[in-house]
Amino acid sequence: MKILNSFGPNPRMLRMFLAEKNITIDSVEHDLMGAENRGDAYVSKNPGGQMPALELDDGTVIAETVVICDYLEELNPDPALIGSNAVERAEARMWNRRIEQKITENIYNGFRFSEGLKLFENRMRCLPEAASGLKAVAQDGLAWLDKQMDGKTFICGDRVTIADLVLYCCTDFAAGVGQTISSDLKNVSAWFSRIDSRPSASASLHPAADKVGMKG
Ligand SMILES: N[C@@H](CCC(=O)N[C@@H](CS)C(=O)NCC(=O)O)C(=O)O
Repeated sequence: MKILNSFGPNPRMLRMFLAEKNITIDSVEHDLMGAENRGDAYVSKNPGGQMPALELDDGTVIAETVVICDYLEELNPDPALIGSNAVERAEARMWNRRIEQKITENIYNGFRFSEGLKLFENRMRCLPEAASGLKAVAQDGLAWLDKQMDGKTFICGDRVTIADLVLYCCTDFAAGVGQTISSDLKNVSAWFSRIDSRPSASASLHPAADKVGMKG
């Protein structure tokens, strides 16, 4: 199998997941900034046109970052980053869904429709008029999460899960494009520092991140 890889916070989340699990999988680089992921060759494999994807040896292509993680966790259960029983898996997926819906999707679209507009306007329908509202919705989501994090080390309590990796890769990227975590959010800020200090955080940054000038 091989990872269809590129710069970007979602591909980084997959790289971080692999680093946490200590798994190495061959990868093929794609030029996200040059929109290679929107070209026919990639879209014929992943009609979603976004990075990353996982191509199996029989040609099956699995896309959607957390679905790739689901698949890889089935093959490599330890350490569990989703869960080692049905309740743990449900808990991680529940928190991850909340985080994607309340926070990360809004951060990403807020960026695409403003600072990222030049990069995205020919890739998808962009709604510049919605950008500031989406950013505010994301901040509301972070403030909500701050309350939920009271007394917790990680989003699912004392274990690191996909929910932490999804939120970390997004908020680390977001901080570099003007969407910072407010210092008033003490629990989320402390959680960010905890994840940021894990070896997988630095190991997962793409070599092109410096050149691109964004964390991904
Ligand atoms: N729903 C997808 C979203 C992936 C995504 O947004 N990928 C970004 C990189 S972080 C991308 O491909 N951006 C370039 C583009 O949309 O053309 C997933 O979870 O994997």
